[in-house]
Amino acid sequence: MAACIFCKIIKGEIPSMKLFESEKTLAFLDIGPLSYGHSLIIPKYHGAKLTDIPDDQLSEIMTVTKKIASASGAENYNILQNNGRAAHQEVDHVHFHMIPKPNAEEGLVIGWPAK
Ligand code: DGP
Repeated sequence: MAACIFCKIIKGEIPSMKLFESEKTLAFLDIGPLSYGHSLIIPKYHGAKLTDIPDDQLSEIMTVTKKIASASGAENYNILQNNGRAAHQEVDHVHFHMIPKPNAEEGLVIGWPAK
């Protein structure tokens, strides 16, 4: 979709810090991270909500999300996916957040890039 920010990132028209790319999926760092390593994992297929995306376009999303969580080195993290304004969705292209959480002992997020 022409006006979609994430479609522009997919096409390389807007710069991003890419972490993973395949035919169907892209992962990159969030521009306004809630914690060090906050990443977004998106299907390249454009759709605003999870229910707009065909199953085959989502088939590797969780596998890639798992890879990104692992590679971040974070022991604690949240996976989050917002649908609709009332659910705090700002960008209308489906995306999964991978948000590392501070280490309980150290009070700091450890781990990007992965050691
Ligand atoms: P959500 O509220 O779930 O729609 O989250 C949208 C996220 O997208 C938010 O954490 C900030 C991020 N974001 C918005 N615009 C850009 C951008 O141009 N580049 C990158 N890397 N992230 C963006």
